Amino acid sequence: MRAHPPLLLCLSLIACVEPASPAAVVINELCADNNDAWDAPTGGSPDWVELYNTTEATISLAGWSLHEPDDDPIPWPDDAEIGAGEHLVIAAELGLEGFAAPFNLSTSEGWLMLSNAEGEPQDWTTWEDLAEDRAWARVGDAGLTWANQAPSAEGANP
Ligand SMILES: [Ca+2]
Ligand SMILES: [Ca+2]
Repeated sequence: MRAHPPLLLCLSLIACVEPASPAAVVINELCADNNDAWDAPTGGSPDWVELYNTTEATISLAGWSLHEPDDDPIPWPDDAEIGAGEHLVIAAELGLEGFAAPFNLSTSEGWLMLSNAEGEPQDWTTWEDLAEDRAWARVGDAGLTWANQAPSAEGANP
């Protein structure tokens, strides 16, 4: 039997890892080396993750978390929420507390997971080789395809 070319093997693995359809709240975009791609309300330019609410209702994110698969989730506070159709940007930086991701995102390779209050994974993505001010993003909001593209923090994905 003919061996599969490496590219096809890779594509089939990606198809297995990525969720088949978007959840109510998805990881929409992330930036692992932020300089000019987003200004944090609290100042500075931390790494960031954009969540997108695909529904027409506000969703409570109390007890949800962004985490790396091997790390224990640190639940978000009771007042954490995302509005209907909102593009919500979460700061990612080691030492942050509250409604944030308390770790730095790696540009060389990463694996990020969004879990709900029951600890059930709602969405996840993996990436590698991201340059400064580039985004790993779904093509179109909640799109099933991901691409290394220009960032659109707090706005619709191109
Ligand atoms: Ca980083
Ligand atoms: Ca966006």
